[in-house]
Amino acid sequence: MSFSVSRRLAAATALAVAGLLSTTAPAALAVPTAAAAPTPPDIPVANVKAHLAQLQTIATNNGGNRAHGRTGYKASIDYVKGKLDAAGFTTTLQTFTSSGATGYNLIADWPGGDPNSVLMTGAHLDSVTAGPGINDNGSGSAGILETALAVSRAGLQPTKHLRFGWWGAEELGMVGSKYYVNNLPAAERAKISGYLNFDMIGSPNPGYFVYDDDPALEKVFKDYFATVSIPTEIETEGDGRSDHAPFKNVGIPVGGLFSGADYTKTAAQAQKWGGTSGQAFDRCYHSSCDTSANINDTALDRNSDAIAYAIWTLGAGTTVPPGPSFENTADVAIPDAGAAVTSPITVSGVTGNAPATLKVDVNIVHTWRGDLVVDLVAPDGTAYRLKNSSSNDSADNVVATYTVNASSEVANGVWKLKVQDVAAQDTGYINSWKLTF
Ligand code: DTR
Ligand code: CA
Ligand code: ZN
Ligand code: ZN
Repeated sequence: MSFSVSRRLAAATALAVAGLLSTTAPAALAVPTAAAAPTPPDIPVANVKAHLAQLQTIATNNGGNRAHGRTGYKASIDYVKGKLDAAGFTTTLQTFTSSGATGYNLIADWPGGDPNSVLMTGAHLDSVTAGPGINDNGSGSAGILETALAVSRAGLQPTKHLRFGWWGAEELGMVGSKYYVNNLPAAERAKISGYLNFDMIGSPNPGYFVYDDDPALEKVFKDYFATVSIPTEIETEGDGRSDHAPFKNVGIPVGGLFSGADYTKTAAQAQKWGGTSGQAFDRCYHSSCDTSANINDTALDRNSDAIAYAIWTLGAGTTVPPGPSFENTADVAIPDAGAAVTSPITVSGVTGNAPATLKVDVNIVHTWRGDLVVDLVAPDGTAYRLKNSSSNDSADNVVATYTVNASSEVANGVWKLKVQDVAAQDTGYINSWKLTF
């Protein structure tokens, strides 16, 4: 067995034990200066609960669950699709096969907006086989459904194109969302400015957690909760465990909200959020008792309103056209466990300093990206760390977009991408990299 295979085995074991999944480098979405954005609506929580009641009835009438491959899932998809078709959305059913059964993703596009700048919102609609999955994840599915219906009621005409997705077979390993992303041409992926994920937003002993994957998207949700004086915490339990992961893995900025699963609420959290300390956020997680009684209405309401706030804010902002870009596509070999190598880009004709949101697109071919340390080096020699090494990120390649605050650097001059392989075994090369001002 070659070392790299045993190395992979060790890493896989480590990941399995730690329950961690590697994630790619962060990519921040620069929230553009918004035009006069229309006021986000209040989402009537009664409407959201009415959708949950329908999903409960569907589960009750279909063997007690809404799981992939079961009749309850297809009935759930048909319910959501019917509401969206009636509200003027362009809907598409995407089918796939998993574990020998047909799976369904429902994609709904709101006509209009810039087709080259898509804001996508998603939630998995499937439950586990053990129960109806009303909090996991009827809550996220119903929250985005009612927000989509509010878009229709408002006749919203956002700057961006709005797309919604209800994913199948998430409980089997994000199968539906992976299928969607993997089958989306690169040119279509590039149009998605951000993906917002909502998986469990009505937990009975709720917390208020915000995904911290993308600073700009995180800020939008934190701004909302500040308006209702609700303190939030960074969501860390679900890194890589829900449908935002496939989008993040191809460099699309992701964000979202979470109200808690089987982790236990601490006394400090109960102090600020109410509820019961020493008890799980959702004692019925993946259980038969995840019914319509397993919902905290206040959390469902606040999170649904936050979804609307984010879509109205991010969707209505003007699209800031990108500045000039400079690229180097020369391959540069990276010595295994060796000295750092650099790839230069000479920037000219750009007045003043670089922006606070300097975009760095990196494409490195490598068979174990955890070996790599990647820096951007400004013309004056200042280094900006883009990626640290990681012993448990055994995936291939670094294909990521980084946003660097380079506002203290003069734009013109020779910029360098500096890459070092710091661990033995596995090799690769810099394939290309690009700076966009
Ligand atoms: N909803 C769970 C996955 C999950 C567990 N913790 C988090 C945190 C944030 C998002 C998702 C999750 C499931 O579908 O199994
Ligand atoms: Ca509300
Ligand atoms: Zn689940
Ligand atoms: Zn879930």
